[in-house]
Amino acid sequence: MLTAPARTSARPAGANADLAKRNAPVLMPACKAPSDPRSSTVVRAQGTPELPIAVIGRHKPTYKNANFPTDAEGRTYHLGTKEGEVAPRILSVGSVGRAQLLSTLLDPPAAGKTLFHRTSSRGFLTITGRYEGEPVSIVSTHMGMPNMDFVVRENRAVVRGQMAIIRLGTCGAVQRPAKLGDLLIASHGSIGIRRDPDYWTLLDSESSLEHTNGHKQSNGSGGNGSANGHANGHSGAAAAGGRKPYAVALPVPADPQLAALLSEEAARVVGAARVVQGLNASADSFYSSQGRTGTDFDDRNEGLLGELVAEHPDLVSLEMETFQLLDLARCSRGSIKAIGMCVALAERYSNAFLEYSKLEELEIAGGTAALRTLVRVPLDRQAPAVATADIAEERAVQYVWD
Ligand code: R1P
Ligand code: URA
Repeated sequence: MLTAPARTSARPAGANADLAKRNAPVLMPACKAPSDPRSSTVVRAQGTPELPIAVIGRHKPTYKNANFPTDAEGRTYHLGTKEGEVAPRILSVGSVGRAQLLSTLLDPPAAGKTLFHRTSSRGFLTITGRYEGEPVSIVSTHMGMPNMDFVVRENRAVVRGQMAIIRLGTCGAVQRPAKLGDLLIASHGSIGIRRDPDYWTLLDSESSLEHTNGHKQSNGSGGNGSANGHANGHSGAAAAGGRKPYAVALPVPADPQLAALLSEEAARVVGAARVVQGLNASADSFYSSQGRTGTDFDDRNEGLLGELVAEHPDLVSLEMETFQLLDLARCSRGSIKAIGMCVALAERYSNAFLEYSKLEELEIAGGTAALRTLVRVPLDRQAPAVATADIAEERAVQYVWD
């Protein structure tokens, strides 16, 4: 069942725009020449001195511990942050631009202070400040489940106590009532969709075996054939040992407290009619595993969306990270509360795509609801898995928001 919370008052869009102007984001230069005299800037023929193409000799820390690499300062390998720089309440967003935009919603820093910004060598941006007085971090997570894995695990490693993580992304709306521009909340959790390469491997090996034996192919659709006419493995399944081309993981739940708070806050911001709660699906591709079709590749996904909806009637959103977030939260021994919410950018049932100029306002609306939720959700100072000795040491940490 799709559910929608009661309508409450929305913050006027104009107020958000004013706030954004007052507290403009600090934009990092795209590529700044290093001040370290040991560094050198390499400018290739097509480059200009203002936009060097590569910088060599900068940021070469020594990492210890192959199991979980950190540098001498305790900075994580991919996100490049250390204890004290990340708040227990995290808003995870896809793009760097969205992180910068939503940082304009944070409280203005105290006189003489700035928001904490760190861009890692891998391009993850962390911005830490306060929202309504409470420390929060906004982290640009980029795309896909492996990147969400970095964000959750490396932030968990540098934060003490219980954490709350909300993902604010964009997604495809799978079925009505979800429509373009709505905020789709994964209150029912998320399934995961993975393309299974073994399906094609088995098809290929069976096909070559049949050729060797001088038999005809069983279904006329060898591994390199056209995708046309194939549902989620219906015609090919028998030929690939009964395997399906797309493996679908069972639902992983979202945190119920976050689900209730987020739906309430989202309805306050955009109105209940624009908020839809349901099940999310995270895919390992924007294309094949989300049922997008084409002729360049043999994807065998024409029936995928229909099968997903038949199996999961509450499915509303399709994107690429929430499943990983919820799965890790579920396995965090109670130390992470998590949920995902997405702006519906595409209607998969009508093939419509949101006018991109409308996205910023929707990101601000979703970001406002997510930040309000993050600062309202109760967190234990001590994560269940953290030893008491760690808490005793807490005073030694210098927090960037102090
Ligand atoms: C694909 O275009 C990207 O957009 C969605 C998907 O999950 C994927 O990351 O989310 P973001 O807008 O947060 O990146
Ligand atoms: N992001 C996705 O992953 N899928 C969509 O359809 C839209 C945005």
